[in-house]
Amino acid sequence: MIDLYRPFIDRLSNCRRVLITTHVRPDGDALGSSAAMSLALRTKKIDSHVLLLSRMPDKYAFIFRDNKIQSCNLEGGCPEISFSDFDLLLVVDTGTWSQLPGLKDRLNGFAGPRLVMDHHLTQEDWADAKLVDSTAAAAGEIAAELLRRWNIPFDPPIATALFLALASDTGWFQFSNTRPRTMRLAADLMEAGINTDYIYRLLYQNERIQRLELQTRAQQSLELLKDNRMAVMTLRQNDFTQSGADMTDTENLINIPLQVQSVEVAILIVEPLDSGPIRVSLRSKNSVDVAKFAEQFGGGGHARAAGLKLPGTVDEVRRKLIQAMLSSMSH
Ligand SMILES: [Mn+2]
Repeated sequence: MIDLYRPFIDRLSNCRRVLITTHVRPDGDALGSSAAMSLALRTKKIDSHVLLLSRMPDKYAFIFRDNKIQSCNLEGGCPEISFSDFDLLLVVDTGTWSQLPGLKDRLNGFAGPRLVMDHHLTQEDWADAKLVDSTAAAAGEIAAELLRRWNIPFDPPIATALFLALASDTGWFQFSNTRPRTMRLAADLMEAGINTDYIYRLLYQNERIQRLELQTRAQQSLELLKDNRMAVMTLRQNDFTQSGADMTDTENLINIPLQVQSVEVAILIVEPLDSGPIRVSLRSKNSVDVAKFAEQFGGGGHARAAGLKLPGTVDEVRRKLIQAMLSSMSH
């Protein structure tokens, strides 16, 4: 088998300053993996800066703050960074342009190598080197393997960042992507001296009241179709303005309808406050491959968790998706 890790390590070893970035609306895996890579590079005396494409949810901010990891948000323009100051670009937790809005021109004009470390099925071929393992539960699992092969020990800060990545993408080790390797890695990270109780509180007992208000509204919008096998929730602009919630508060709402026994597929339709395209999240228990479903609309992801964006009104998008999903579920 080809060793994908070695060329990655070789390229990173030759750098002095790395720009790390990840998908828009970063989740715990995106941020934990970015932080872990930044800390790992630090142990090799390699500088790094994390470029975020949108605001990070407050509950994840500790991982950057506690470790003094430098980051900026492209929505704020990032005046403090210049791409030419970096000799390598590392993209974690995505390999597609649609997840990197505003970066395509800058990435294509970037002089140094562009590396992708990802676990999503949906990929595009623009990177100079790729480390993609779609069997990994999280990008953090791939980062952990890279660190092992680069002989970088799991100190508590690195282990905390990797654990955050794993715990987030597996729903605290509950989702079907959790595999024996994930649990063994989690055990290794615990042995490195992390405080899992602290991480649990930050992830699951750390919401703003506005988030609960938005959750109530999402649940009130729930429709069950196709003999209660398909669940659709819809959040409109007024749900955000009236609750005071923002886009970061939609994270994980998509999993709520899966609590219902009969539900096989869940769709969350979100009308963003910026009047951009409608954002859609998809989850499946087993019968439908939602990555394939999303790809017909230009989206992508994993077989059981995917997303897409569509222009039009909420109601148009809703009708179109329900129709398409009904035909996906009929065979
Ligand atoms: Mn991920």
